[in-house]
Amino acid sequence: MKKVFHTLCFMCSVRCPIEVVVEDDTVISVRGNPHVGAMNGGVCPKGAAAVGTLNDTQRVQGPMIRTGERGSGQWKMVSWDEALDYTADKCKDIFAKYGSKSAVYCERANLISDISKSFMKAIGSPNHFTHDNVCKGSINVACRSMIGYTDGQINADWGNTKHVVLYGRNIFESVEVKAMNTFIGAMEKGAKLTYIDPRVTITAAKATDYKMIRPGGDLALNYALIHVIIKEKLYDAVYVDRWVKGFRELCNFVEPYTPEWAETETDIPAADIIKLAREVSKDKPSVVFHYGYRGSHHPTEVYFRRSIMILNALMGSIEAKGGLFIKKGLKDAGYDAGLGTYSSQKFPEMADTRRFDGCGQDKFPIADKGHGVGFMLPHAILNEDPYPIKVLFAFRFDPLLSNPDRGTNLKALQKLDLIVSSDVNFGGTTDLADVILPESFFLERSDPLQMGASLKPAINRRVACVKPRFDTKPLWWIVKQLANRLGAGEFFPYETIEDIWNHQLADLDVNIEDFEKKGFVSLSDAPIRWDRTDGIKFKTPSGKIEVISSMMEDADIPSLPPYEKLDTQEGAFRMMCGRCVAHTNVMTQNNVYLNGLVPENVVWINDKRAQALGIKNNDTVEVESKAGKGQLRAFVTDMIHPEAAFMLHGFGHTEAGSKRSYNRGVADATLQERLYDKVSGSPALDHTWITVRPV
Ligand SMILES: Nc1nc2c(c(=O)[nH]1)N[C@H]1C(S)=C(S)[C@@H](COP(=O)(O)OP(=O)(O)OC[C@H]3O[C@@H](n4cnc5c(=O)[nH]c(N)nc54)[C@H](O)[C@@H]3O)O[C@H]1N2
Ligand SMILES: Nc1nc2c(c(=O)[nH]1)N[C@H]1C(S)=C(S)[C@@H](COP(=O)(O)OP(=O)(O)OC[C@H]3O[C@@H](n4cnc5c(=O)[nH]c(N)nc54)[C@H](O)[C@@H]3O)O[C@H]1N2
Ligand code: SF4
Ligand SMILES: [Mo]
Repeated sequence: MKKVFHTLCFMCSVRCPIEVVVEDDTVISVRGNPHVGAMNGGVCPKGAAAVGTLNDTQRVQGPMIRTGERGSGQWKMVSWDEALDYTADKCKDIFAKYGSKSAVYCERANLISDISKSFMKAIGSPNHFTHDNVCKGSINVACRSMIGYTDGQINADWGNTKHVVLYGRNIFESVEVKAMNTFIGAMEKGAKLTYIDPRVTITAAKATDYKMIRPGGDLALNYALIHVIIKEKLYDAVYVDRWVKGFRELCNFVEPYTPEWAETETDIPAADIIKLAREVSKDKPSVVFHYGYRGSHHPTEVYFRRSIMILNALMGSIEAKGGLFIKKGLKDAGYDAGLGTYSSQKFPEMADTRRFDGCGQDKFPIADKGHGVGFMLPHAILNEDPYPIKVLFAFRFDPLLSNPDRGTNLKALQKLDLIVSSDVNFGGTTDLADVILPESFFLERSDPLQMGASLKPAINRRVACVKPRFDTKPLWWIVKQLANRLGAGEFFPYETIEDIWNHQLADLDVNIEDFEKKGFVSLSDAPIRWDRTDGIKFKTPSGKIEVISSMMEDADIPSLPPYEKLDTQEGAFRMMCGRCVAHTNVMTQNNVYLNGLVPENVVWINDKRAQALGIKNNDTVEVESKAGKGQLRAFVTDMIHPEAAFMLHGFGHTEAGSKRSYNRGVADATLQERLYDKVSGSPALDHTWITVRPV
């Protein structure tokens, strides 16, 4: 008999609402949840390839303990009890010597983050971090410093916008299905797209206007745009007067940053910069300068992201229809409670609250404590700064390949006494683990409910569609079993997923049966917008958009430091990384279908420079930086700025268990140096210089 499930995809962390049709425990189809119009019935190629991972015998098939050297691929399959007892016994020994603060838990933020944070609090370690900071830590700091909300708490009103400016936000390849479909609808109604990237991407090809910027030139471009907008009085004066703190300082600051000055930094002609400022301003306030995800990750990134938010402020676009909006949650929809949590329980006092990464403390005073600074993990392990780190729970995050400088990451991981991994595949770090506690794939498991804050908030549910193919468990179960064995079981008062759901819904007039029909419960039929003349609840100390930021100034970090010119390196290329539509970060390269679509990465280089180096298209080349080197094929093209080289993230896997992706391509992390933004701690993944030569 056919069964239809409405659940949340997790082939990437966008978590699109999907419909899964199952017959006799076999998945017949995966498509967009038809109750969510913006999905338009579709999913991206990775969502469609989910069954490839589900049925893959190269997945981790059950709990395992390592028998050979780290990375040798030698394991023994064990029972869950044996794996959990082994982990807990090792932890107890190590904690007796170094304290439980010697444990770090890292994860890709996911639906059990409330439970994983509770776990670390319950065992007495302050060291929990999510992927967020290595993904978009500078954007987070920039947004919090200016509007008091994180980038995760805002979004673009894609459907109503008249002009969007994207800086390397390659939305048609690095997709979020709902946003992309909604924006295509707006473009069909005439919305314009200006796309800025040193590389011609699919998004560039679909844009109204594309600008091939010099890598790292975005901050200079924005200062020049701000200069023109102020000089020509193109801003929304009423909005700026009501909502912007520090406008006068901004006017003085951008005075020297003329379009002519920016031309050499950006390689965009001054006249084009002036034209762009005028064009976008015509459509204000229904415009979006998008704060981005990745792309343009340089050591001054916080200031680049702040400059984007300044442009939105000048356009009056925050809380305007077709601009940016602050996401609305349960309270805004008239509920007087939120989803129940576990992390708000009263946990035992911690012996030492210093974090391994100094996040929210000495090293990165204004980085987001809820996310941590994952970039600091190898530093903390190798230097025992501020104290020895001995245990790593890598539960749905890969610190080997998802931090720059793979060589250093490997050295750090090898120094640990215990690596416990929870994965669905043999990821880079999983392959080095001492114990693997495999999680069931998202189609095989139910997870805690997700609060879907938005213009029209909703609560969303992931529900198991099929039985686990192998001996795997959901992480909320695994974490509880570990807590039980470490004497912290009392903080996890649930047995089943229904217990968790009921706890989350305890204070709300919503029942779990309400999710049956569509997979989500809508909390508002109409978009909730605040009155932009007087009702925007910015969460900064002044209640305004802070160009001069109290958060930064209080930490002795300047709000508007002078611009630092880009450096150059004769004969080298600035290496940029990114994604393609067929793969998610480091996790899908071994998927049978997706591996078939894009089996390896290549290095893009400019045709004229290639010619001078004697490199032809498809030649094998050696790429080298101060951090490492590798060999891969060259893609020679005029579609990339001469100073830039580009490669896809996610390749260069060395886990023998992942046979299709084994040794295909080169990991960008092998080449990237440990460069970072000093304010946010987020890695400067696009800043490394590499050389390229024929072999
Ligand atoms: N298919 C697919 N979709 C995804 C993901 C995935 O793995 N695969 N991952 C999701 C995640 S985690 C994220 S963070 C987002 C990422 O979404 P994006 O940020 O849109 O994605 P990237 O592919 O990393 O693209 C970065 C782009 O920035 C450009 N770039 C590099 N340096 C510069 C510069 O100095 N200036 C400018 N203007 N551009 C520059 C690169 O050429 C590249 O095209 O995508 C999400 N969606
Ligand atoms: N060098 C370099 N580093 C980067 C980036 C880059 O472009 N270059 N991009 C950055 C960005 S934008 C991001 S978002 C991060 C992402 O960093 P990560 O979160 O580390 O990357 P992912 O590929 O999402 O997956 C990590 C691991 O989770 C496993 N996994 C997948 N699904 C599940 C599941 O359901 N349960 C469990 N337990 N495990 C699962 C995967 O198999 C994989 O081993 O990396 C950042 N780091
Ligand atoms: S973007 Fe694709 S892979 Fe990511 S959640 Fe949506 S359908 Fe799944
Ligand atoms: Mo990301």
